[in-house]
Parts: sequence; structure tokens; C-alpha cells
Amino acid sequence: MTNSPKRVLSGIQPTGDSFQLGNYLGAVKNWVSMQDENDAFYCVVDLHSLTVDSDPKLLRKRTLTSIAQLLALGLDPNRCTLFVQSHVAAHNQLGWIMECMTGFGEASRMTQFKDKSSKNGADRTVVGLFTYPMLMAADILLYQSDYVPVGEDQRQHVELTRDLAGRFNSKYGMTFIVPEPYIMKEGAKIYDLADPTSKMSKSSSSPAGVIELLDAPEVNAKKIKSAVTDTGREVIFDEKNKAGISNLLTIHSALSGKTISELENEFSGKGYGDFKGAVAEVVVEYFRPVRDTVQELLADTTYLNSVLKLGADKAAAVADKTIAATYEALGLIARG
Ligand code: AQP
Repeated sequence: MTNSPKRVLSGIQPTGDSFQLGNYLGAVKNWVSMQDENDAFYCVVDLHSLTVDSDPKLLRKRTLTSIAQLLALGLDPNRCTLFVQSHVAAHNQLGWIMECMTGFGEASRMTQFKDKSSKNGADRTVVGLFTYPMLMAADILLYQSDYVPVGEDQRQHVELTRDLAGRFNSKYGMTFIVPEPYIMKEGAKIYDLADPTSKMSKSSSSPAGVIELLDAPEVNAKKIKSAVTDTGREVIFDEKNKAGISNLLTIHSALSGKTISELENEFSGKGYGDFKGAVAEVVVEYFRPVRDTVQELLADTTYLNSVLKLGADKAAAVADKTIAATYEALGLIARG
């Protein structure tokens, strides 16, 4: 076994005005801790976000705000490669090739497509949503990633990526590393505060249960204090019967570093009101400096642009090599 750093790649869509708490606790928090021991590539996947209706002005703003949030939450452009997907043209180039490697039936079995398209209806579903997993395969394979840190919901897409890489390698010769999914166990799954049976989501139809990291502290404190809970009084972790309280315990524990049983002891004999107040304080204080730093970063366009350029250059240097090898393997002749 070698000790050389593993290449990892992950991405986040600029689909909201702010990241929500689940994006941080389920993904970005782990990205920050993975950036030192690994050769980590993280991107804002703006091309993927085009699969839902978007407004140009808003997309521009949300992409920059996403980069600013990733920096404020602890990603360091000198310790990882942080970039915007559309800045590296190779993503589209390899995306098409992956589409040509994927069977129609295989793509039709992707559960995320089935879920999202059935929610939106056939008329409002674009072909890009169907081919989304092939673009995601391209994102991963371009960087010869060893690991892809994702939530459980993305496992099927990583399995497809593995199949496509294996298929390409056996037909055209060894070109891609076959990546492993790295399902983040420490990554907490966070549920909507107003409906603790659904996952918290940036584009949720109702904002009432979504903690947006950039929202005003008093707005988030109010949402936490109004979180849906059961009619009991005991602060104990029981996902089946006390989904709301369990979700709040997960949030407090992930941010304060206290264990769930320490919290159960601390709030034993106190009511839900005291507990919710404490969760609100932990959340608000944790993200207060992040919110301030994001505002400062957004005002410093020179710095943000330099981060984007550095990331795009580092990413393209790797991606362009993979594209050249892929074209060569396929028999696409080089430009003179
Ligand atoms: N509620 C959540 N709990 C834990 N992890 C979560 N993630 C998202 N929601 C939760 C993780 O965040 C990363 C980036 O997600 P994404 O932006 O690529 O898309 P998503 O998973 O679809 O996130 P959202 O917030 O729900 O966005 P929209 O509303 O646009 O669909 C992923 O690693 C994801 O697992």
C-alpha cells in the first residue's frame, strides 16, 4: 500500500441563494477535512444546474456566492483545487463521449431521473436531466479520481461512472481510473425542520424548514424555534418516534462537537423550548463569521477572480491531459 495522496473530486450545484445546513453538514464540512490528506478537486457544477430552469443574472450571482461560501467555510485554494465546472471545457467534451458509451436502458434506470422527472412532469423535463449522470461521470473521470465523496443518494451515479470507465478501458485500452464511491459516514443527513421526514434542500418548495447559511441570524433562530417536533417533552434521540428532535440533536452535535448522549444528559428534565433555544444559538454563532466573510469576499472581486483563475488553470491542466488520451484511444485525430 502506498502513502501517496488519493485524488478526490466532488461538486455542488449553484441552485440556491445560499447553501443550506445539509449541504454543509453532509458534504462541505468533510471536504474541508479531506483537503490536506488528499489531492482534492472541488467544483461548483454550474452546467448541472442548467437542468432546472435558471435565470442568467441569478446563476451568475449564485455561482460566485457558492465559491465565496466554500472559501468562507474553510476550503483553501492553495490546499485544494477549487473551480467552476464551465471554466473547463473538457467536461462537455468528455460528457458527450460518456453519453455515447451509455445504453438508453441503463440511463433510464437512474432513480434520481425517475424521481425528479415524475415530480416535474414529462413536459417540463429536459433531456439534460436524463444525461446528467453522464456529465457527472465525465466530471469524475477527467480528474482520474480515486474517490468520490458523495451522499448515499449519489451512489447509483458513481456506480454508473465505474461501469462506464470499465467499459471504456476494456474496449479502447486503459484510460481511466475506476473510482470508488466514498459514502461519507460522518456526513450527517439533515432533514427539513418543518417536515422532518424530507431531506433539507436548497430548492425546497417552502423555505420554512430550510436553514440557509447566509440568512439573517434572527431568521434562522426563528425557524429553529418553530421546528416541528412531537408532543412529548423528553430530549432523546429516537428517529422513528421523534424525527424532529433527533434532527435537532444531530445538528447541535455536528456543530458543537458534543455527543448525542452528552446532549441528552444536558437537556434531561428541560423542555423542548430550552433545547430549541440552545440549538438556535449554536447554529447562529457557528455561521455568523461565515456570513460576514462571504460578504467581504463578494466585495473583493479581484481576489475571487484570482481564485477562479488559479482553480481553472489547475483543473484544466489535468482534464486536458485526460481528454487528449481519450481522443487518442477513440481514434479521433489530433488537430494539426
Ligand atoms: N439535507 C442534506 N443532508 C445531508 N447532505 C446533503 N446534501 C444536500 N442536502 C443534504 C449534500 O450536499 C452536496 C451538494 O448537493 P448538490 O447541490 O449537488 O445537490 P443536492 O444534493 O440536490 O442538494 P440540495 O440542497 O437538495 O439542492 P437542490 O435543491 O438543488 O436539489 C451533496 O453531496 C449532497 O449529498
